[in-house]
Amino acid sequence: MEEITIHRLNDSRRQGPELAYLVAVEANEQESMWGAEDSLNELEELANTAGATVLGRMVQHLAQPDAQTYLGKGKAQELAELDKQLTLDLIIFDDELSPTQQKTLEKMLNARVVDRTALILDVFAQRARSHEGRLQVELAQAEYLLPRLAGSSTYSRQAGGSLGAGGTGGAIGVRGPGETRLELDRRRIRHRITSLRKEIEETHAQRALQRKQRIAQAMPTIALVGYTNAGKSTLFNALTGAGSLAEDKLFATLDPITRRLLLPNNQEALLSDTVGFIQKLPTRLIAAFRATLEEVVEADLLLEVVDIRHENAFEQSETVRDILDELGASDKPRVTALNKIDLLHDPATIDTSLYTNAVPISATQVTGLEELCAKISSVLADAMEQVRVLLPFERGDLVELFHRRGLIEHEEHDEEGTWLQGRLPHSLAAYFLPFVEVTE
Ligand SMILES: Nc1nc2c(ncn2[C@@H]2O[C@H](COP(=O)(O)OP(=O)(O)OP(=O)(O)O)[C@@H](O)[C@H]2O)c(=O)[nH]1
Ligand SMILES: [Mg+2]
Repeated sequence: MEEITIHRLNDSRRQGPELAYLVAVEANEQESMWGAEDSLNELEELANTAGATVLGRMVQHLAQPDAQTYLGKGKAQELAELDKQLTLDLIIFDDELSPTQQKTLEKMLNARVVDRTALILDVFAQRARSHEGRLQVELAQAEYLLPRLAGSSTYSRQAGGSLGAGGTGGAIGVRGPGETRLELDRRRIRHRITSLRKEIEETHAQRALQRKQRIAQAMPTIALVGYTNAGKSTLFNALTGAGSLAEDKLFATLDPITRRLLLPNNQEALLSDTVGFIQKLPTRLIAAFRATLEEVVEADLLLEVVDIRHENAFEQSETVRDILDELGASDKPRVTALNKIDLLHDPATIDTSLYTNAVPISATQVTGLEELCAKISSVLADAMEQVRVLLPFERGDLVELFHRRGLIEHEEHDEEGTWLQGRLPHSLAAYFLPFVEVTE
């Protein structure tokens, strides 16, 4: 602690990164398999991504977080002392605080009180690029803020716009998407929420249309899913040659992007890169990203990327499974890419049996990708429909479509037309329905 105090400048308007302190309660009865220290490591990464420097952390073991002060009363007092001593800019709590906890803590502390949700929203706000992404983040922020505004010093203190260190558009926790500042007037927030919902609804309708056109093209769709920073975008680029932003940062990708992917047997599919998941992601946030995550919900196959070198790889994958459950997408066909094997001492030691249809790969070294595509192809084939059709000569287009998107097992021509037997993606089956021949 001493050392930290020496490095500190006592001027609260100094330039440079905001100084933060992390706080977690390790609850006895929590369902999650994450430990408090691992969760705090991740919170620290989030804080760094948001531009803060973390000076230290505090963990308390409790049956459950205190309803008023999150920490126990004594420990909260201790935190207040520390806050004075270090003149912190913000204190970040590793759970979502209730409005009551937020207010009580703000009375006790000089530093701004920021919880995990506000921090994630802050990172999202800095990352959102597309129009739709910005709308979704702003809506999630507005809905988060509304019940917390009355009497909150963290939010009302910033309203004048003069405070706040570092970063564009204000301080961590009160920044909107891009250069904007969050609206902090309750009446105006309510209006904004209504108009944001409407605008999102409109963009949503557009996406639904695009998706319909895609179904008309009848390619099987594959969505990348996985924990943030697992390497989804790197793999996306390696597989499609596209330029999706890949960075050693949490939530580098917010906006979905879709490209064509060529599988073995010249079968084509569409691959989408999407937003990463993180533990303790509030349901409200998932709801806000529902439009973006529709790529996931609508996909024929999910390609999960796991950073197998991460010490919490399994916990991260569990978290991904929980969120997919929440989205109603957990029973889709799945292939798991166990990524970053180039960083492992001995890749042969990986226990692939822990994951569904797992293939060890390195997205940066471009190793294992052929095996991965072969696995995708075979899992897709398993999920396809077995059909036998007789296509009349004038439907050469359907013969060609079957060749391109399906898997042909038998082909024959006679005076009636072309007989094709094989497997077709479900999305395509409807086109062939009038020509289906019952197999004896
Ligand atoms: N050593 C190694 N690093 C990798 C590999 N794949 C990805 N990375 C690195 O991991 C970091 C995160 O990669 P991204 O592709 O941005 O991860 P992401 O899953 O898209 O992350 P978000 O979009 O933030 O959710 C980057 O620094 C990549 O260079 C790999 O196979 N080996
Ligand atoms: Mg990404």
